[in-house]
Amino acid sequence: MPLGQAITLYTQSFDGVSVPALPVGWTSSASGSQTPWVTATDQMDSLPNAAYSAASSSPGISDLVSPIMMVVGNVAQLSFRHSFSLESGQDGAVLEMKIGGGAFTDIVTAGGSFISGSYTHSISASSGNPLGGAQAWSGDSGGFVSTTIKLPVSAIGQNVQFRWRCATDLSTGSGGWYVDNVGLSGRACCGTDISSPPLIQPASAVLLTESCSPANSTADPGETVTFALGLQNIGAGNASNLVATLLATNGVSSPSGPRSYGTLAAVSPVVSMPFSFTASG
Ligand SMILES: [Ca+2]
Ligand SMILES: [Ca+2]
Repeated sequence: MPLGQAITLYTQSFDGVSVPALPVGWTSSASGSQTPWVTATDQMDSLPNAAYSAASSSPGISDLVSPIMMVVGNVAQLSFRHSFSLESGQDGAVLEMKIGGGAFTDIVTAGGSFISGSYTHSISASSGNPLGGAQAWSGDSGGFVSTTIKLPVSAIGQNVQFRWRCATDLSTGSGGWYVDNVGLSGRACCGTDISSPPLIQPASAVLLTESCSPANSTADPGETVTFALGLQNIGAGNASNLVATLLATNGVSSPSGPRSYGTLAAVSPVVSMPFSFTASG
């Protein structure tokens, strides 16, 4: 049985940013007494950084949300390295997945299956943990371990996102959860042709010039401004002949014409081009 061609669709080592910033496209939010994810240097799988959520001594959840990724191939899997030190059976960490326009649901509920590094505990439902009753990683991993998950067939050909959630109960904080070296890969069985898609996303907007004096670093109504708009290719395939057009919507009128960004290689640095427009309303 031919296994087919393996293809890397996305990787993230968290090493290209200055702590505590998250990489472009990654976001975090927290509720209750938990604090958002950061990058940190005190534990990591690859130098210098890993993503990190602390574990508070009061109830809360901290979420780390990946960029949108497209799943191609006949079989796809997500892998990551992680190190957790969480109050055993009381505080817990889970992975969720969003497929297409659906809601985030636990990776197992979504149809994924653990190839290695599965959940370790049931979280107590009686100590205030918002994920009480769920299967989760908890206790002490003893350093970095690998988790690999076969993604559900329903994810194939879809845009997906992943969410790492670190949830705490009403007592006893601990070391928290470190996540590093996230990888999404696909495999085409039996000669199916797959291609690696680029994935372009906006990365930055820097105000270059303003027509109204004195400059106030803001696009005021009626003012003509020039922004450097940065794009980044976070996909696994190169984007060539990339042309971006600023649309006359959302407060933009009389935009300058299309700009060529040329070729953005896979997992490229940010490339910026200037666009001018008049701010309306
Ligand atoms: Ca790293
Ligand atoms: Ca606790």
